[in-house]
Amino acid sequence: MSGKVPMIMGKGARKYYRQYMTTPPPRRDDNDDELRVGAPKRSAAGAAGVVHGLKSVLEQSGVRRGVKTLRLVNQQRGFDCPGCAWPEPGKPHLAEFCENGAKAVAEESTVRRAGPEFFAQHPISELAGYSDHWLGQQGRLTTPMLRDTDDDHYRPVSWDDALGLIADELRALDSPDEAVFYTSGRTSNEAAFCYQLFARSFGTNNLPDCSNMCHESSGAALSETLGVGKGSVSLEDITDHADLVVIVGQNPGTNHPRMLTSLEQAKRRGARIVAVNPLPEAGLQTFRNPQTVRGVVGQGTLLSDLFVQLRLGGDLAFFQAVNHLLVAADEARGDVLDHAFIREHTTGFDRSAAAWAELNWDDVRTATGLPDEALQGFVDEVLAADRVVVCWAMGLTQHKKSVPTIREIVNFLLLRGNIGLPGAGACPVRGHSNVQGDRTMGIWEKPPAAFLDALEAEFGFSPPRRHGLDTVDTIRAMRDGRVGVFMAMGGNFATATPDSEATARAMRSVPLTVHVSTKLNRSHTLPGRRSVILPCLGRTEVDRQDGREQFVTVEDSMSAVHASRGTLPPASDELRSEMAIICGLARRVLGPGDPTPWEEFGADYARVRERISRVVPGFDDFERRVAEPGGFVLPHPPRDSRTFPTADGAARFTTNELEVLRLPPGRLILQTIRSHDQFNTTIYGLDDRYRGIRNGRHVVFVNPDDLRELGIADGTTVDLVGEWSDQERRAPGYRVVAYPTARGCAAAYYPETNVLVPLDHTAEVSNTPASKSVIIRLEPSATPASR
Ligand SMILES: Nc1nc2c(c(=O)[nH]1)N[C@H]1C(S)=C(S)[C@@H](COP(=O)(O)OP(=O)(O)OC[C@H]3O[C@@H](n4cnc5c(=O)[nH]c(N)nc54)[C@H](O)[C@@H]3O)O[C@H]1N2
Ligand SMILES: Nc1nc2c(c(=O)[nH]1)N[C@H]1C(S)=C(S)[C@@H](COP(=O)(O)OP(=O)(O)OC[C@H]3O[C@@H](n4cnc5c(=O)[nH]c(N)nc54)[C@H](O)[C@@H]3O)O[C@H]1N2
Ligand SMILES: [Mo]
Repeated sequence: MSGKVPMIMGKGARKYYRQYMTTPPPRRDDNDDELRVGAPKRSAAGAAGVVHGLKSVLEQSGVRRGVKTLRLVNQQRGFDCPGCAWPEPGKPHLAEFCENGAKAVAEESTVRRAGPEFFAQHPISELAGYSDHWLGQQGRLTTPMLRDTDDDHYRPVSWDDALGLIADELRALDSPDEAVFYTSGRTSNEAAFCYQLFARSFGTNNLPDCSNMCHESSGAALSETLGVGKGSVSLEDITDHADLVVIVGQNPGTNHPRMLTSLEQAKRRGARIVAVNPLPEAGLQTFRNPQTVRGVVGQGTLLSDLFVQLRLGGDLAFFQAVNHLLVAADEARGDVLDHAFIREHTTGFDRSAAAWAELNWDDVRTATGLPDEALQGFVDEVLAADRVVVCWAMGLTQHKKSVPTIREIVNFLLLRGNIGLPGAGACPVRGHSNVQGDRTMGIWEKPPAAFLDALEAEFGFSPPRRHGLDTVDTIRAMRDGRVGVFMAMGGNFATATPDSEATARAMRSVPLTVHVSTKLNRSHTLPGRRSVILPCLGRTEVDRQDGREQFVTVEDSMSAVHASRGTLPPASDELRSEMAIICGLARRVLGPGDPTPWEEFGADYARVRERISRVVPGFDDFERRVAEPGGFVLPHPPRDSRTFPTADGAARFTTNELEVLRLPPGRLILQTIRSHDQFNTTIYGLDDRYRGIRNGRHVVFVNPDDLRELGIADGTTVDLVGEWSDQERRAPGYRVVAYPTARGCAAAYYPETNVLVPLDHTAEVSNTPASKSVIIRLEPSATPASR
């Protein structure tokens, strides 16, 4: 073997890892170790990072299998990392994975199995009592399982019977709109295309997806203002061209660790980096690159030149103030704004400038919590830079005012012509590895008419035109008895969604729930009256149909499409690919008369790609272009030619009303975030190393000055009580951790705290749950601290 993996796994390390080989899953769902709180870290992703990741792969999959698996992550003949959607560089490093990618791979390539014996041993009522961590640790699902009405067990069922039962139930519905087809963002382009085609051939646009909870706000704001709901930058814009990279509401050290490598490259050629965040995240401070000797033994690279610590939800006010100051500076110096760009490519500048002139500075100070010098410091960075990229993630998209906030960031970019130039643009950093591709393939409850027209022309049926249910509206429909069949292509719907208790009740009332899954999760323990689990291949596994190996394709956060080939033997002989499941089910439901050649699609994925190339713009000559090393990049008119396919054909300045969240006394705004040891609802372990937390997840981070004012000591156990117009919601047994977050703000982990997020608390326009701004109070706890 060559490359960095064996170097990191020297002789001593190998011996150390052997002891973690093929350990059995935990039997009990507890541990006797105390929760420990230490100092937060100031650097991310050093050697320790990869070592931690390797430990988790090797522990679950055995050394040999683990090394083989990791070598193929993000390589041209390998599989796309099922971790995040950060793009791969043109020439991937030999170890193009990160600690958290390694954990994601380990989760999938584990040698542990949750087969029929497991389900025979554990009744559903018992499984419901286990933590998300324990459920995920049981290993891969192996066999289709059915929970029949009133049974407390899942029991094995044949594929034939399982698909037959689902088809019967779907065909018996009064209306196709009583079925809902959810997707999580790991589904390949091919499977996503077939899934939406199936749902629409069946007659519904009820295609909610994880995007509804994720970057929906970005898509909404960007399509309205730039005409394309995707990011406008490439990897090279960041690594090679940008003068300034602004990272707002994102924690790349944990959630997109490979982004740190790109930021380091930018930094080394002189770019500046500014972080805007209520939390001083380790990955935004210093980066220790595990792929270089300097990163392994040296001090690492200091990443951020400026850290703007603003209050939760303060970004709208922040960017309005910045835009005001830029216009004012231009009035003084004349060379700040790109007047030619504004004239030729945009509309609405005068109205926006007038609105910024009226800005209420007291509101800005309250909303941001920032002194005026901090604003000026940021503006100085901007004035010193020609080319600016703004990156963001969930810290911007999960607030009531998310869409106006992102529109205001577009205003910021437009002012200086920072769109459609090398080194400049908007960069919403996506989460799931193919969440962007799924949307491109038509997984969307509000499909554009042009997409439906193209489907109609290609497949010769009339797709439904009525918009379908998104995630939040699906929960409402379940609650109100309007959903007869809920099917999920991956994901963990019941746990990822807000208002956990109400959602669990809603889910259990559905006549049939169907989960296509790789691993056990909480949604399986909240079955509908009947419930089916269909175990599928993961991305790391060989997918053979009709005797031939298949590959699938994915699209990353920067619109690059490339192939992904699994290499490991499937976890069980009974697994089917997502494609095989969808195509098999579609034929049964739609009958022999349906004109789509479902059998051919399921047997040879190239046949689907051929159709995609005729339906989805940008996919011409798909099969040939995706075979080229690195694949191809989809067109993006604003990025490619400064053409803006908006309603009026120009990029649009917007005016956005500022609404300041005024907290009643004694209250905090809570954001729900990811620890370093989880992928969404999959909990890898109980540590959050960079924030100094060991062995527990029930912690709430609060500024020490707020704790003093509230009269609550660090280390006390409290209940988090959410306040909302309909009722109070309670998350009991949290340990208070004094932490340097912005004043008035608190943070705790998702998904445990989803119980506090009211279903009706969503972002304007995008309807994304506002899970980063929940008003809470802390009450002394009657229960002991949970772990
Ligand atoms: N290892 C790992 N990788 C992942 C995931 C995972 O769970 N684990 N999840 C994947 C998915 S689906 C996604 S969407 C991404 C999520 O990636 P992130 O968005 O980085 O995830 P969060 O943990 O939600 O972190 C939100 C960040 O925004 C900050 N923030 C919160 N509110 C505000 C605000 O009002 N203003 C500003 N300026 N900052 C704010 C928080 O302090 C935090 O740093 O990661 C993807 N990658
Ligand atoms: N409070 C709060 N809530 C949030 C968020 C937050 O920040 N705060 N973040 C939101 C965001 S950004 C997102 S994206 C959603 C995530 O919502 P989801 O995407 O629904 O949740 P995941 O936890 O990613 O789904 C994990 C499950 O997917 C299945 N799985 C894994 N790989 C595969 C595969 O290859 N195929 C199939 N069929 N199944 C597979 C496994 O069974 C695993 O248990 O949660 C949202 N919810
Ligand atoms: Mo996400």
